[in-house]
Amino acid sequence: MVVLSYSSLNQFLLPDSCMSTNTPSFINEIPEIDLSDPQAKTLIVKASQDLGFFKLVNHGVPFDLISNLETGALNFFALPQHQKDRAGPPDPFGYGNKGIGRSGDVGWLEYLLFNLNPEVVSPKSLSIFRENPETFRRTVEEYISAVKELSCEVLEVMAEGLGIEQRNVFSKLPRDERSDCYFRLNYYPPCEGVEGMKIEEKLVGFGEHTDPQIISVLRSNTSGLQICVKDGTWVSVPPDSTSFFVNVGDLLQTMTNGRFRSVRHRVVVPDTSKTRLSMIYFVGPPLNQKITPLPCLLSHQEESLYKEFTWLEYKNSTFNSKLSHDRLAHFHKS
Ligand code: GA4
Repeated sequence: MVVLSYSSLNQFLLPDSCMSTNTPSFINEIPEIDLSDPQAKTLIVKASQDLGFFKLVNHGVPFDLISNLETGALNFFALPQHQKDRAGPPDPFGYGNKGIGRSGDVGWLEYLLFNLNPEVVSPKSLSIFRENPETFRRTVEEYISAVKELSCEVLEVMAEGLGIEQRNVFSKLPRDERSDCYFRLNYYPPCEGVEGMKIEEKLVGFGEHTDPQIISVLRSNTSGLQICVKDGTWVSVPPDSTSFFVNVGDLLQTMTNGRFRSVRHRVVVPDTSKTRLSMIYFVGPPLNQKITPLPCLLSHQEESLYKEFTWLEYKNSTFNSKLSHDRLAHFHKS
């Protein structure tokens, strides 16, 4: 358990402006999608438009694999600090402790961030495995390949649901051998027993943001995730450690010309003694991929809402921005 003085925790508290939405209620209507259900394509499209978020059940990823990864990750985060530090800093990838990105954001978490792009992956990104048994590396690789398959299936069902003839219009992007995907293990240590901390105050684990990629596929072991719904209210997502959650990201919002919603989300630290661990696969295209609304989705005389950009351009502007920044705004046609 981590016990800190109230003053050193200040920087992690949810800002005052969020106070009214500090204790959101659990949302009851997170759509649950079973990909084998004939209704899946319709439900996915509706959820991506309404919330930019849904839950995948009966996903076929073996629970043993998920649980082995969880154990391996928890073993890593339990290592002595100096050993974990050897796998850092996280820029561009590796072990991170509280600092997020390059613009001074902080969160109450530790993490491992992997860039999976074979063109940019350096031995550095795999340095964590020096501190770990070979089995952890194999588990990470096996998990990533299972979740990648699942993501491609989701993207194909989405394309079908949108009435696009070319079923692989989205899935061919992560399937490209130069695709630029990310994987992240986030560990949120419990924080209790802080003197002076008011009951309604919450620590920010990972501040509000949208994911820049196409979709993100998340699994976590406990509560803490919140999403921002259309009217601006924050709602807590009821935890489900056996399912995956899918977020629509900025690139998919662009490719659907705003039909799908890149969902703002954040993590608050569960105020129990429970540790939160999440594993997220970020589905990205190759760096030189041009991102623009799909012509087949534009109805008669509908204009693109966005200027054309490549993923590399978008990524550069994203990685140099603050976490909460509205990054797509910069690419909106005025
Ligand atoms: C959010 C989604 C992914 O975790 C991530 C994050 C990235 C990072 O941790 O370096 C960013 C963040 C994420 C968006 C804005 C920038 C970049 C931190 C940050 C402040 C790996 C990603 O692709 O974008």
